[in-house]
Amino acid sequence: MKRLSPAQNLILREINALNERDFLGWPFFNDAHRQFARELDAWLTTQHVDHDNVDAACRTWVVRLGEAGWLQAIQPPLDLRKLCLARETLARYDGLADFAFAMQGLGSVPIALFGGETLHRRYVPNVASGTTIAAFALSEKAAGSDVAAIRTSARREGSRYVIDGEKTWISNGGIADFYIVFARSGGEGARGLSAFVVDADSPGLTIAERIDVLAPHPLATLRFDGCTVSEDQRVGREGDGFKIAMATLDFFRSTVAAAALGFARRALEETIAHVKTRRLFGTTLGDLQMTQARVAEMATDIDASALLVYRAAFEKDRGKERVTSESSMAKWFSTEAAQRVIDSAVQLFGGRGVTRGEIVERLYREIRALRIYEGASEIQQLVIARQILAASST
Ligand code: COS
Repeated sequence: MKRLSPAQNLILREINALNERDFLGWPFFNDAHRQFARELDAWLTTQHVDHDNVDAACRTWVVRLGEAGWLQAIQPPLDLRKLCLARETLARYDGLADFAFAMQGLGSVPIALFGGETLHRRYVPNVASGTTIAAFALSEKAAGSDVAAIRTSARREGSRYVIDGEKTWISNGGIADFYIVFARSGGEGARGLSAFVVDADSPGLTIAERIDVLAPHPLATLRFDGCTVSEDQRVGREGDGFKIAMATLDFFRSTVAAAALGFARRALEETIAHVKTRRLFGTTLGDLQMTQARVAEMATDIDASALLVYRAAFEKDRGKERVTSESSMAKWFSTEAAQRVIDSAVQLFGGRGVTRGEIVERLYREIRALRIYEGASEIQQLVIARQILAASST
């Protein structure tokens, strides 16, 4: 057989990639990314986890993702494109698989990025192997969007801190082995916050209530009542808590956008299969121009989201220190776009679309929280505008 030139090989590889999942052919990715996405996709076709008991389902996903090596992606050196591809791919299959993956990252990356060697060794490898479950405890009832208003306190007593207060809407609350807790160790405002790793079995830490939500996943309110941690459990320096929280969110917001993209892709795939086979008025639903307009909107929303997600991840991976506006743009646009895409899917499925057990019905419930958590859409708009206005010299 005639050997192909390197250029022909490249073209062939690109064509294969385009045939498989066309966006993988985009220049944002290298071969390792493409291989990672394809292998994860293939692995997921062999997995199924029942959602009857969400705590058990999440634990199962953490163990399986850990044992199969997928959680290694949350260990440094971090590759944001890989994390986004992971979340996009997982969300296409199962929202809880994505949730389990995301929370292992959100609850350990602050340690990996800002904690010292000892904290890192104590926590991160176990999270990456799926043997411990991590969580990120930032929000309070009156301080979710306004992080600088956090009231939970961390009072210094010698070489220890005593934590008092409440955190709520904490994902993995109730099943986590440890929490990254943001608390006020100094004065008012953003500069008074510090971050701590608090083990779930620490005396003084209790689960005040479990919270049941639209798309069930482990969620709880935590109460800290004289909960004592040693100073070596502090992540970064005293007073760095706000910046650690912001930098972590800058990093993870692109991945939330990627998960929304995964949900939206699944909705479009389900819709295409449905409109090509559903017959009415002597033809198929897909032959009607009104349907075609919907499909065009859905596909364009998806591509625009993907471009924003992987632009943000690409910029981060090539060394840009802050991708605050890029990740906020990706998060805002992709979550809102996915909501539109999934709503169109439900509409095109008609009665089936709102029937429990249908995939688009599940997606409709799953997408909603993504427009709120890790910064509501309105907060993303605020962050983007601030960055744009601050960068302008006039
Ligand atoms: N990365 C690093 N540093 C950052 C930063 C970022 N993304 N954003 C702000 N900072 C720094 C600022 O530079 C400033 O530093 P100096 O004090 O040295 O000047 C400091 O942090 C305070 O910043 P700012 O004045 O912008 O703070 P605000 O209280 O005005 O912040 C927003 C407001 C909306 C940006 C912030 O509260 C936020 O992101 N809220 C949403 C949080 C969220 O996602 N909640 C959901 C719950 S988590 S699941």
